[in-house]
This record gives sequence, structure tokens and C-alpha cells, in this order.
Amino acid sequence: SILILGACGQIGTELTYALREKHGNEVVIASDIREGNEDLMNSGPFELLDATDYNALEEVVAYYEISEVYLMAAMLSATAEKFPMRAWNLNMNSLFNVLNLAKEKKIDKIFWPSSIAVFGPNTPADHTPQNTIMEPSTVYGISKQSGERWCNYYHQKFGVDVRSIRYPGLISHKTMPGGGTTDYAVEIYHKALSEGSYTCFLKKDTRLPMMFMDDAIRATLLLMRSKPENIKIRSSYNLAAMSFTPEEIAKSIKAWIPDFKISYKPDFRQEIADSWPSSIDDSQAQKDWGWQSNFDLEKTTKEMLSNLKE
Ligand code: VAH
Repeated sequence: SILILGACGQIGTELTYALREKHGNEVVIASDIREGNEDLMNSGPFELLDATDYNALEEVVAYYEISEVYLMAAMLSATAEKFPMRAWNLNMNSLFNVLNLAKEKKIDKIFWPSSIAVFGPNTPADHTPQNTIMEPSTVYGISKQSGERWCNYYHQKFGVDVRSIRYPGLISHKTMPGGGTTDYAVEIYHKALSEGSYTCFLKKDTRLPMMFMDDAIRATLLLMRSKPENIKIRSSYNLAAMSFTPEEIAKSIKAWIPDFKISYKPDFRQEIADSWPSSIDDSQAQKDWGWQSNFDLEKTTKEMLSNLKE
């Protein structure tokens, strides 16, 4: 069966829904440090579990005969800047726990998310290549870059089947993001409907790589069912769908809500966003395992506003 760590998070919740849809509820075990929303808790097995506690994790893996683990528990970029050592501990020790379970042959396959946060201020910012300069300037980015190196090491040295994607900022109408720098791109839709206006914490021309959650989940499942011989990258794959600025997403909302007003009040997250690429080259994922995105900004805005209205 399958275990999701961090199943109550922005990605973890939707991954749990998708995996239960695909494999059946009873073989997909959701776990997190806290309980999740009603749909999640009522749709299948759940375990309260600290992903940094190896013994507790080993027990759950044995009890449910887990073969595949999705490690979605992490502290994201903005929060990690406030609690560097807690972020490092959570992001790294949870990864070592899962990698070591695979090395001991207690599980067969791992998905671990990286992020565009692995890139830094001197990385080429436009159509950032799969292999390039990576000097991340955030705690979160450092943990993701180091995590990528460890995933590649465990694959090369111990044959661990770990697969990874550098997610862009993700946008969902079913789940809220938690402590990220790209969270404005979700908040703006909620505020456009509830208040008709939004004060954005990034400057209007801050271009960032983004993706609608349906694309991110589909890519994850596609990568996890790809034949091992097709997976040439065991650090983490670049993945792309769209790039936009706060000004452009506001314009796409105005097409539906003409009176929508946006204002800008950059905070500490501006510096984090400025260190990241503005667009990503994902040609390697397209070539190796047939990736193609479905959602552009216009389609995303339509999906978000029509679903959030209900
Ligand atoms: C964050 N949403 O903002 C996450 C993600 C690329 C952004 O890593 O930290």
C-alpha cells in the first residue's frame, strides 16, 4: 500500500484524493502531524505521524505493508526563514528516514518534492535549464538542494528508486498553501471573490513559474508510473506550465470581475521571490516521461473562480 506523509498539506491533500481515486481508499494511508479536512479524514485510513520520528514511521510502514511513500511534509520558504533550524530538521530528517527505509528494502519507491527554490540569484532566470548554477539563498532552497543531492546519492549508491519534481508555485481551489512565497497566487482568487480587492505582498512585475494543481498531481502520478529506465534524472526534474506576474494574474481576474482592484505592499517575501527564476525549461521531463502541461493562466483563473464561487 501507499503512505503519504504531510497528507494534510497543500499538495498532500490533493495527492491523497488522487491516489485514493486511482488505487482505492483502503490502500492509501494518509498521515500528518495534525488532522486534515473532513473529506480527507472520512475517505480512508489516517495516522497521526511525525515524519521525523523514524521508529514511528517504521511501525506504520510495517503495519500497513507500505511499498510506496510520498514525502510531502516540509516547512516552506517564508516560514523556513523564520525558523531555520526547525525547517532544516523537518525537511532533512524526514527525507533521511524515508531514504533509509528504502535502503533497508522496507519500502520500494519514494516520491520527494523539490522546488524552483533550489535556484538562486545567479541562476539564469529565463527558461532555467535542468542542469545549471544553483546557489539558493533561502533556508528552504538550501534544504531542497541538499535533499536533491542525497536522493541522487542514495539512488547511485544503494539503488533506491526515489523520484522527484521541482514544483513551481502551485495553485489549488481545494487546498490552501502554507507559508510559501507563491501563496499570493491562491489568496488573490479568494480575496477577489470575498472582497473584490487584494493587497499583494510582491511587486507587480515579479514574474514567477506557476502551475495549476491538477497539472502538478498528474505530473507526479505520471513520473511515479514511468519505467525506471526512462528516468534519467535522480536529483529532481524541472517542471513548467506557466509564468506570470501579479499584474498579469490580476488582469486575468478582471476579465471575470471587472471591478477587482489590486494594490502592492511588498514584504520580506519579495527578496525570496527575486532570488528565483522567472521561467523554467522542462524539456527533459517532456522527453524522458512525456510531460505536457494543460493549464495556462486563463484556464487556471476560470477554474479557480468558478470552483471558489460555489
Ligand atoms: C513556496 N510554494 O512558496 C512554495 C514553493 C516554488 C514555491 O516552493 O515556498
